[in-house]
Amino acid sequence: MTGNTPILFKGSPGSPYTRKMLALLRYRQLPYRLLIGGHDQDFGLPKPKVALLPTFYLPDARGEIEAVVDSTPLIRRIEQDHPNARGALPDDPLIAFFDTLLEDYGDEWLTKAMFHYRWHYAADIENAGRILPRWSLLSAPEEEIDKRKAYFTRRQIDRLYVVGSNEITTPVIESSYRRFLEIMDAHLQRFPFLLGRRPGSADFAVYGQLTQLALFDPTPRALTLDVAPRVYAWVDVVDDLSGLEVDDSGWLARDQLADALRPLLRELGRTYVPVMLANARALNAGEKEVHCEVEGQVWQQQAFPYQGRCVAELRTAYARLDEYDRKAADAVLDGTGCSELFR
Ligand SMILES: N[C@@H](CCC(=O)N[C@@H](CS)C(=O)NCC(=O)O)C(=O)O
Repeated sequence: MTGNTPILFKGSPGSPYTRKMLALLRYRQLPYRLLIGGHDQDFGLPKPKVALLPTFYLPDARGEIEAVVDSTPLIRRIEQDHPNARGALPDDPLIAFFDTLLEDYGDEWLTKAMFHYRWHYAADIENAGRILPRWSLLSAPEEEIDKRKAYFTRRQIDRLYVVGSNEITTPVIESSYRRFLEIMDAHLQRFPFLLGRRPGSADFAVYGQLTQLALFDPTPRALTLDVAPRVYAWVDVVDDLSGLEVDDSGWLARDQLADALRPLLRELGRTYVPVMLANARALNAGEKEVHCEVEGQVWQQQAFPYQGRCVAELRTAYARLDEYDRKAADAVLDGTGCSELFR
């Protein structure tokens, strides 16, 4: 899609990936139309192969509207379709590599904290159950809302296992969210965005999960306000960056990468990396369960094919770097625990 035709998509305020894309489109100053709705509202539009929010409705090669999901490739597709609007992907392949890695951490690891906190504690379950159905059914009678609340709450609690949230993994997920907050707070004292003075796709990924963790679900919201008020404020700001002035000098310089990103990369190396690798190994071995150790504690979850593909994509991104950039990436990753992903 080019020109001024608004980009059409369906999503919900409680879906982190919807918020990721909404903030990205606002920052890129691209016209859009957001349909607020869930899986049972198709607005007469085509259905995607996998029902996920957000769903985008974009013209295919023949100009027919197709339903497309998955925010990470969608960001790349929209970037290609709209090369003239300011982008969220760094031109320098080395900086772009770190943007991709941190985007995956936001999408695939922070989402565990998001889903865990929402459906683990009574106060969060009650809050989500009361509000989530109302977004797409604003004027529905209370009895209808109550039915939806009961159905949706049961369904989501039953799916906690998908992200690996259970009694065994609770301390790992919660301590990693707290450390993330401390690291992000310290980072924001130096730079307004993960990769410097302009936002990349990684910022939108992290922001998407934080719209829920920091602003909506009472338990992680209280923690965020207590540990990292700066992160709380950041989420409100990233919501609409349409007025931010940016230029090419906004990205971190290559020689700033190690100093700026190592604290966060070390956190990835403690949690996200071992879990992503154990998941990939389980899938390769045809095993249904993932077992590994994270921070000296047991991690146990069902193998997740999508996250196996994420590891493959990251390895492709690493392999695409030329030799010089790969050495530069290795030097930044060295000692953080992230190098294991690319061996
Ligand atoms: N990798 C996808 C993930 C999208 C996703 O998991 N969306 C959630 C809502 S935030 C969803 O639709 N889950 C299935 C469901 O609710 O039935 C992306 O980046 O867009």
